[in-house]
Amino acid sequence: MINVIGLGYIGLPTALMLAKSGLNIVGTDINKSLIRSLKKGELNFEEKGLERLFNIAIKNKIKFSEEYQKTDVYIIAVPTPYLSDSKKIDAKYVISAIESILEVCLFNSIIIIESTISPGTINKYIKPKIQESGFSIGNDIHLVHAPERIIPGNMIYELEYNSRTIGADSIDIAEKVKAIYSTFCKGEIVMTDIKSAEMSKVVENTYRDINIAFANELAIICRQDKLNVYEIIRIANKHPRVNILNPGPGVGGHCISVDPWFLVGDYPDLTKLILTARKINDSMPDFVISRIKYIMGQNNIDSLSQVGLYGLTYKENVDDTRESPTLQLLKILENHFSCDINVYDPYIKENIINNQYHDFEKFIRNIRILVVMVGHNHLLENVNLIKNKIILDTRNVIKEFSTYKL
Ligand code: SAJ
Repeated sequence: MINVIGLGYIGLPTALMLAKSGLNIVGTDINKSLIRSLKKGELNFEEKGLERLFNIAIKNKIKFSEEYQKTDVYIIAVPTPYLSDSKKIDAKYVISAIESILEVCLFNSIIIIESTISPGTINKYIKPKIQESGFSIGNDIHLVHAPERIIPGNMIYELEYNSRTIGADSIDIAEKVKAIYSTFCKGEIVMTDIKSAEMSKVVENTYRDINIAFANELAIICRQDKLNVYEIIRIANKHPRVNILNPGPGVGGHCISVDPWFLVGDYPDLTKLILTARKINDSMPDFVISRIKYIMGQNNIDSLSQVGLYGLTYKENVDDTRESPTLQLLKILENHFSCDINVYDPYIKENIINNQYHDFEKFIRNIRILVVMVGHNHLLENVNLIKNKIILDTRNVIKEFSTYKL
């Protein structure tokens, strides 16, 4: 039996995939209400194909429990935030999961950590904890790092087809873990040592952060010189070895905007480029505010109550608001002015901020300037409802009529 610890965006789909493959799976989470809902057959987030997968896993007898299980294979997929001052990883959730596992696990257990961790975390923080508890690593307990690469919005497909990495100290253990993931993963499974697996995961997301920062910096340069950044990127990308990403209102999500900080925290003197990229991406909500103010001035609009932000999630067609550029922007507004700007997102049903609408048409009626923060398909399907508005399209998704851009 495999006990999957942490049933969030990564742990739950992974547990369901393993159960679909016919393995005996118990999913564990400290969140009692989440376990209650899952037992009742209710999912806590939306994702393409997740419900279907959930139903198959239930038929295959997946179980959910608040209790850690007595077994010999664990997969940990709990959050790994960073400490806001030092920017170093805060491994407290992983460590507390390990402590709970040690209370119940069988001799010769494999603990697979899927959560993203900064290079060296297993050696520096996790191995000492295990040894302090009197366990011998490599005999009583085997540690593995198997970071995931799935993208929200296409998780189920990517779980099956992405290639993945397994970092372990021994080939035997790496092979055993490879056999587990091979039950559902059709992509290449690369085996390496633990620290290289930790580093490669953080590097992948940092690569993306830097490339988005480059696109964002280009947008700022082009704005100053009244050039169309999208035209420049389109032309530059015709070069066979150039692939510039899209500028946007900022970088959100729990991965790309977080993982580079682990490197900055651990190598503060060696991460000039990485830190600069982070700062550029974090400055984008401020840049959007400066664009909003400019457009208000141009159109003789003097109150933010006539402005509406479309989109609260960190990217299109997902319901995840973690580190979202819109929330970052609202925080800046709250710190500086009284904030009566309007907000709407079709994916966010509960009230999470002031002046949030749940009726799109009412939202549109009440504003003069619409700021597209997220290019959900919903907006593109309702583009005829916004054609009379003054629009700032920070995602460059509206093609039907002319809009202000970043
Ligand atoms: N963004 C831009 N411009 C772009 C691309 C993205 O501004 O050209 C913004 C998005 O709007 C969003 C943020 O960046 O706010 C991140 O979005 P994303 O779609 O690039 O990535 P995530 O966070 O949804 O998922 C990433 C994925 N990593 C890569 O694409 C390299 C995924 O494969 C990882 O598994 C995931 O992080 C993770 O868990 O680490």
